Amino acid sequence: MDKFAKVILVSYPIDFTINEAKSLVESVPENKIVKVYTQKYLNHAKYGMGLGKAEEIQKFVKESKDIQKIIVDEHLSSRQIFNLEQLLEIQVIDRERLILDIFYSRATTVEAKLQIQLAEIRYNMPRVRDKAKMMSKSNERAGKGGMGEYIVDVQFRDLKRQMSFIKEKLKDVHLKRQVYHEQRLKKGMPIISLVGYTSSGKTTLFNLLTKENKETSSDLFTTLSTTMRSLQVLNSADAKMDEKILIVDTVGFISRLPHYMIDAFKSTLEESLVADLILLLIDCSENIENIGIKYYSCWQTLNELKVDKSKVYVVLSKADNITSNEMSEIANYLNISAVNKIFISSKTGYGIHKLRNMILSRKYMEKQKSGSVN
Ligand SMILES: Nc1nc2c(ncn2[C@@H]2O[C@H](COP(=O)(O)OP(=O)(O)O)[C@@H](O)[C@H]2O)c(=O)[nH]1
Ligand SMILES: [Mg+2]
Repeated sequence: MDKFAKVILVSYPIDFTINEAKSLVESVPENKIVKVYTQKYLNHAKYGMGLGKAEEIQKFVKESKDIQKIIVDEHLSSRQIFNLEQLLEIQVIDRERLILDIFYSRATTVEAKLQIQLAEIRYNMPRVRDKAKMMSKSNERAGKGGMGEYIVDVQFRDLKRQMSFIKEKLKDVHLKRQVYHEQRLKKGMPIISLVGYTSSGKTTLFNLLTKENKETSSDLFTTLSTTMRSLQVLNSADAKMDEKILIVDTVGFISRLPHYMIDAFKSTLEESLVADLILLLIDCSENIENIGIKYYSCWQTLNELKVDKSKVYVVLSKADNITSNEMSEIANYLNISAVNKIFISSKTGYGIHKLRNMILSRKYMEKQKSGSVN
């Protein structure tokens, strides 16, 4: 019945890291964080977190009764997950599992789903070894050449077989992809996608831009996912009913993304890049070096995915956190021309009107007005 999952988050005691972890957890729409714990180190052998913290959480879980899972913002071994699950009696999810879940929730193309399955296998591989070690420890006689090792061999071979099977399928899908993209574009409705790092403010802006338009009875919109909605076109008196823009809240760029997940990330993102307009969100309340690093890393990926630069518009978000001097400093540092960027705040509404007007003044709107949709 309840469509929300109450979760506990364990992260590091650094504001920036906590905020990022929270946004990451909430990228899976049904997750609701009820409590955040922090630990300076998450590499203790038994539970990842220290024993004291684990027991504190155990007490909280017992008292609240309806907590469904705990998410730890770090890589955990099978053993650590197993130990924590034994102690807390709820599901334990580590950072990599969470990222895979986010990818699954955003992936729409066959290719993206296959890439995620591939990443999932890579996620499982070291854990198969872990499990075997746990088995041989629990059965001393197993030792070398024992049952544990035999099972590892079998499971490894199985994972490898699955891997080559998926790789074969991927070759096939790659060829068909172009056709799919073209079909998508023929729907004719302008599409805007929001891209940017986790915690850059994508979902907040998405909700702000679409809030008046949630209740729409058209079949298309009721079947849309929580990450795709129509944008209200209420700019002028002549706005017609059929003037709709689709807006997509895409999978976010993720810092500390494990290498083996890069392909899964790219193909999950890729489909949303066929949009007519890409709003690249950059959180300008971070320090300027980080802003620079993230800005260039986003561009690098967009270039690798062969995105047409003229479709990208830079949205510097959370401007309520900085002064106007800092705004010019950032704009200079990133060397973006005035026509291709805007400072906004979803919190105060600063720049939102201008952003809306920019969206409505784009060429794709003309195409729609002239009725060339078919
Ligand atoms: N101060 C401020 N905070 C914001 C603004 N927009 C979003 N946030 C906060 O930034 C955090 C991450 O936002 P979210 O929309 O979840 O980011 P996403 O991961 O890119 O979807 C949340 O705590 C938001 O409340 C803004 O304009 N100003
Ligand atoms: Mg989000």
